Amino acid sequence: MSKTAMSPAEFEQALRAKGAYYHIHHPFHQAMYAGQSSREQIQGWVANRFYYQVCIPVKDAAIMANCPDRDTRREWVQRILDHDGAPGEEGGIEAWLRLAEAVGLNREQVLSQELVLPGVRFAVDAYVNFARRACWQEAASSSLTELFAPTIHQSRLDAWPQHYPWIDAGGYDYFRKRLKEARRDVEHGLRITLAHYTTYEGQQRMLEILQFKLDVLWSMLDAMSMAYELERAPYHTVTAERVWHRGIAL
Ligand code: AHQ
Repeated sequence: MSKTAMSPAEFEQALRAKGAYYHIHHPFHQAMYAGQSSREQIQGWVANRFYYQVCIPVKDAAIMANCPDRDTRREWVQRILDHDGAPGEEGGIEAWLRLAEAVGLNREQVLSQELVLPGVRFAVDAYVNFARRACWQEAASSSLTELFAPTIHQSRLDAWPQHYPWIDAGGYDYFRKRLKEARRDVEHGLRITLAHYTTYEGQQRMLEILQFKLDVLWSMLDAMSMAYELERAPYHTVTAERVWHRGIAL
């Protein structure tokens, strides 16, 4: 016996209730907000989140590639431009690199991704690969963790300047930029989601997808906690060096 579908308002409420599991509640973020993060922990977070940021436009292009609907694509394409930069604009990835320099990281080292932890890479790649394989509506709806994103961007703008005066304030442009972009993304993402999931089973599938994306975000911070808080970086029992395969210079 199929259960009755939630009304759009009830469904949206159920989606927003998932905010309880948003990564704003992760201890790594709570320490950051409380001013308890070290320079290395903030640098590690910026260098690792860079991988998430450069994968977002790839994820959004995968959704576009699977989407036959022109009106949806002409709206969704804005997300790629927000990150890669529309002609004549720096874009979010460049703004993130300015954040990296503002926290004292070397731009080339961040671009090299050599600081990206395996656990962060696996979580982000799971998100991109999900978007490649899922139907475009399911992939689009997985971006709805951004329902909760304006709050977290605002919290950084409120807390970091007072707690981390050593960070150049020019680095905060990224968070300001995302405040309005996330709100616009959510408006479009919700429209797609509320129209696509109209049965009880579909709505439960969407809540499962949203939980998957919440897991992606939480797991990234778990990897960073191991490396930058618990002193248990990958292979720490084998070497104090960071381990990645350095191509043997032939
Ligand atoms: O900077 C973020 C960003 O560009 C995006 C794109 C969007 C998506 O398509 O999944 N999600 C997202 C998020 C960004 N920042 C995160 C943060 O905590 O700074 C939040 C994250 C999200 O909630 O998914």
